[in-house]
Amino acid sequence: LPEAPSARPGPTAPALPPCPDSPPGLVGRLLIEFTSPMPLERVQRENPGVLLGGRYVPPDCTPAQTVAVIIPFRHREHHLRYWLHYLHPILRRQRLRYGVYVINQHGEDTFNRAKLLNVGFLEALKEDATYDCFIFSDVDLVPMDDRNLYRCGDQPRHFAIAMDKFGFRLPYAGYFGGVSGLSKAQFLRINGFPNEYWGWGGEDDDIFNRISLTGMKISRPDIRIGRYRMIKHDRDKHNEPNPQRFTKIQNTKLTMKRDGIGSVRYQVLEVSRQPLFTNITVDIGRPP
Ligand code: UDH
Repeated sequence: LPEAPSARPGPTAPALPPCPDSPPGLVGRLLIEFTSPMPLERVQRENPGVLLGGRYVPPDCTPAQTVAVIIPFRHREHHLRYWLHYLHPILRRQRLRYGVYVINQHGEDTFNRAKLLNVGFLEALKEDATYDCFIFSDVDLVPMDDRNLYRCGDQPRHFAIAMDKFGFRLPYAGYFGGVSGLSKAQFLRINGFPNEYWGWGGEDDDIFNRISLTGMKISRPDIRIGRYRMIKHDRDKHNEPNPQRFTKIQNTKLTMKRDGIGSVRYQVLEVSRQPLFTNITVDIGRPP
C-alpha cells in the first residue's frame, strides 16, 4: 500500500532561480497616449496578478531587490489611473518585486513634493522592512520604453532624462526631476530629501546637490531609452513657483545635515490598501 501522503513531511516549494539581469519579456518602445478615458475597473481587470495594496512578486524568479515606488500626490486621480494602467504591466515585465505608494497630501495648504517623498520612504519601510530600493515618480510621467529598468544600482539613478515637454533632452546637466531612484543606503547617506521646499521648484536641484556633496554620481539610461510622456496639465492650485528656491539651492551644504529624513515631522491620517496601490494620506503641515 502506498504510504499516506500525510505521513511524510509536505513537499517544500523548489527555490526559484534569481531573476535575470535583462528580463526576457521586455518589448522596448511603447505607444503611450492619454486620450481615451481610463476607468479604474479596467485597470484592475488588466492586472489580476497585482496584490492588494499594489504589491507584486514575480512568479518565476527571485528578484535581487525589493522596490518601493513612491508617488507624491494631491487631486490627480485622473493621472493616477493612466500611471497605473501603463506602469503595472511594465514593472511586471521587468520582473520586479515591488509595491506602489501614493502619498496624498491632506488639506489645501501649499504642496511639498520632497517632504511627501520622505514620508513615503519611512511609511513604505514601516509596511515592509525589506524595501531596499526606492523609485520616486511624479504621477504624470510614463516611460516610453520598458528597457528603462526601475531598479537601483551603485549610484543614484535618474530615469526621466528625455521628456517630451523638454524635446526629449535633459533640460540642464544637473536635472534630477520627474523620476529618480536611490537605494536605501544612498537615500540615508544624503539624509533623505529636504522638507523645507514649499511650492513648485528647487527640491530636485537640492537633491542633486546632496548627491554631489556626498561624493556620489548620477547614473542615467541611454537617451534613446530614457524617454517619457508627460500628461499635459495646467499648474495646480497651491503649488505656485517658490520664490525662495534660487537662494535655497545655494545653501544645500549648510542645510542638508539638519533638514532631511532625520528631521521630518508629519501625521499619517489614513492608510488604505487599494487593489492597485496603497494610499497614505498625510498631514505634513504648512510653510512657516
Ligand atoms: N503633484 C500633485 N498635486 C499637486 C501638485 C503636484 O499630485 O497639486 C505631484 C504630482 O505627482 C506631480 C508632481 O507633484 O506630477 C510634480 O508637480 P507638477 O506636475 O506640477 O510639476 P511639473 O514641473 O509642472 O511637472 C509644473 C506646472 C506646469 C504648468 C504648465 C502649464 N502649461
